[in-house]
Amino acid sequence: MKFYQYIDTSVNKKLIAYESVDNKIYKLDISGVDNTLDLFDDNGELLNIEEKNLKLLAQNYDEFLKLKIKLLPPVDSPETWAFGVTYMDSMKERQAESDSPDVYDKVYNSDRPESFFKATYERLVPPGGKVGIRGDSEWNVPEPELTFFVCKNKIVGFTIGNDMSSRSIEGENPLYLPQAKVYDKSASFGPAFVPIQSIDNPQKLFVQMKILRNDKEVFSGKCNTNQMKRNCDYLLSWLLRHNNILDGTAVMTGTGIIPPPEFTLNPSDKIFISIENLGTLENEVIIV
Ligand code: DO4
Ligand code: MG
Repeated sequence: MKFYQYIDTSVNKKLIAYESVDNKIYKLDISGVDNTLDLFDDNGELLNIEEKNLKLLAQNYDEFLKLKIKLLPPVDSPETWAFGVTYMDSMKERQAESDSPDVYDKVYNSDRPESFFKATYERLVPPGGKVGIRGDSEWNVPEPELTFFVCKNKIVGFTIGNDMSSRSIEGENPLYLPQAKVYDKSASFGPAFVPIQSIDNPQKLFVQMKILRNDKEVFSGKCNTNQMKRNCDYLLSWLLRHNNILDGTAVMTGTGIIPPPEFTLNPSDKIFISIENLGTLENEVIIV
C-alpha cells in the first residue's frame, strides 16, 4: 500500500492517490481527508481505506505518471530533519574529505547520534523536481537515504530521501555543515508515502542510486539499511529528546552510498534513488 499527493493539472486541484498491493492506482476520496496527514487519527493510527473511497486512475505507477498530474511531496512535512554518519562508509568518506577527521570517528562511536535540521516544507523539491548544487561549492553529491515520517511521536511510514550535500564546504570545516546541507533546493523526498504496516523490516531494505549524464551512467552504487549502525527507532528516540516534533515531520536516516572522491554532480545530471518496496525518487540537478 502506498499514497501519493499530486496536482491534477486539468483542474489545478491537490489530490491523494492510493496504490493497492496489486500496484493499481486509485484516486482517494474521503470526506475531510485533504492530505495524507488527514489519514491519521488522534492516536496516529491509519484510517481504513474502503472500496467506496477509490476510483481507478491507472493500471500502474508508470501509467499514473503519464496522466495530467504533477507529483507533490507525499506528506506535507512541516519540517525535515536528518541524521548523519549512520553507516561506516559515510564515516570513512567524511574522514577522508576533512581536515578534522576525528569528529566523524567520535560521532560514529558515541551514543548520541549526529542530527541536523534540513528543510521546511517550502524548501522541499517535489519528486521529479530539480535539486540544487550551490554555486559556491566545487564538490557536490546526492545522498540517498531511507526516510521516515513521524506522527504522534511514532514512526508511521517511510519514503526515499535525497540529502543534497556539498562535500567541499563540509570538508573545509565541520562547522560549515549547515551551509553544506541547507540551501535552496537541497532536500527532496518521495514519490510515495508507504505506511509502516506495509514494510516488514525497515532495517533490511536494499538501496540503490544511479546518476545519468547525457543519458550515460556516470555513477551507480548500492547498500542495505541493515548496514546502519543505529536503527530508525533509536534515531527517533534521540530526535524527540527535549525537542517537540510536529506531526508529519520527515527524518532522513543517513547515507550508505557515497560516490568516489573524483565524482561531483553537474547541472542536468539525473539522479535515480530506489529503495526496496518504496519505489524510485528521480531528480535533475541545477545550480542554485
Ligand atoms: O556529517 C555530515 C553529515 C553526514 C550525512 O548527512 C550522512 O551521513 O548522511
Ligand atoms: Mg546525509
